[in-house]
Amino acid sequence: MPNKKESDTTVSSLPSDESNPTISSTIASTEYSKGNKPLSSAPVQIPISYPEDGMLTVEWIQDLTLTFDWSSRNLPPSEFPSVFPVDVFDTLVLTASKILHKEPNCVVIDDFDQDSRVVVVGDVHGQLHDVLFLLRDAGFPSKNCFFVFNGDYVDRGAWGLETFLLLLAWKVFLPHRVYLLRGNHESKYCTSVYGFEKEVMAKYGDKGKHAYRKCLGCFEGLPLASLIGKHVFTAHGGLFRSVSHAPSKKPKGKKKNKVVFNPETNPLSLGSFHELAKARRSVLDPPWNPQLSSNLIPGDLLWSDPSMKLGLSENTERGIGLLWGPDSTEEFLKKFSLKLIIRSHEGPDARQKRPDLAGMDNGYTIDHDVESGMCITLFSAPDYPQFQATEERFRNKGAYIVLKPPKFDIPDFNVFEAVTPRPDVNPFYDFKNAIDSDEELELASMGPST
Ligand SMILES: [Mn+2]
Repeated sequence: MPNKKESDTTVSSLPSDESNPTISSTIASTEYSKGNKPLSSAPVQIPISYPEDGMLTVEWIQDLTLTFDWSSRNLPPSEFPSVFPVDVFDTLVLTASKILHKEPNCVVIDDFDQDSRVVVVGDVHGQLHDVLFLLRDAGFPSKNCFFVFNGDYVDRGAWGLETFLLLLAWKVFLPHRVYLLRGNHESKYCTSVYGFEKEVMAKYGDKGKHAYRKCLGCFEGLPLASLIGKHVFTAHGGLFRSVSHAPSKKPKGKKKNKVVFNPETNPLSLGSFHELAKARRSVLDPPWNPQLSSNLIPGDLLWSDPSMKLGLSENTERGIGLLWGPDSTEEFLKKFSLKLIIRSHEGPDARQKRPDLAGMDNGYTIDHDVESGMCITLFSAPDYPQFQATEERFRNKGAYIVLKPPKFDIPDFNVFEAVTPRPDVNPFYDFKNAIDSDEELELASMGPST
């Protein structure tokens, strides 16, 4: 390996076979030492350095995996720069951002052959150890194994930074096999409330602001949706509205050029892939006021929820995005010759408040089962949230979906339990007082829409 310091901790020999059980046994046997106890040595040399030739390898990613698993169990957050120095962080995030920015709003994934499979993953929310299990269990990304992540990498869990960096490394290594979509938590608003901003500050100290800004910049580049094969649509929240109505005239006294939609003359209708392609996604926080914005598609894709109520309506519970009924699922599937909508976004806490929809105990639900196909919610953070305000934890399982040839349109559900015990760490947000779910946003605190 290039760039390793000779004098550092011993390196255990690392297999290049990505399914080699050595990795899982090393991870499983790593002891977590608390407080000031002497630390067991790192499984690989730290600090991690970026390869001199700039080319990431599967071995480098395996080193990163082992190192993050070890450091999450053995080092306080403030020691993070001794594991992953800020210059390595800068290089990885910049390299990934360049790739992500160039991707279209809706990535099309169809470079399949008869041996291909596609793994679709829902919210992971900084639960690093569960993500490591999922990657091992599903089989790591490779020539034949595609991954589509539906967003919400960070917040609530204590290892959002490690999780996001590891997934960025996979993206850089296999840009046409690993696809990272944006979730609503990949925003300034959510990360300032649910822990990721404080996590980055705690881990990078005086370089924290810099690192957090770079993460936000990278979030802006994440694509918003995917089309897998010919028949599967995925997005974090779900369906989106048409914005192609002619705008009504601006009211007197309002700022020039501000497009104003009148919801009475422009009832909600489903958007098209053409409109999705044209949406401006490089905004940190989606516009909050449907009356004051012409760029509502990113907010819909990231925040909407399926409902049993027919039709499309504004998602007043969340204050952003849409609710869509089974009839809208059918309309969308039929219109675009699709079979499946795979969306994420609702964990067990959100579902507890929606009695007309199934609970998230098994990591997925079939919300709409209609003539043309299905709408599925997929949630990949088991025993969520990591820090639970109430005594009664949900103890939900997580799930991922595998799509296989010939048509890649039949979901194979894989349900898994949380990796326990989790390292004993402090949360980066006030979980006792934070609202249970991000459905009740305090929009007043947001100020004018930006
Ligand atoms: Mn979400």
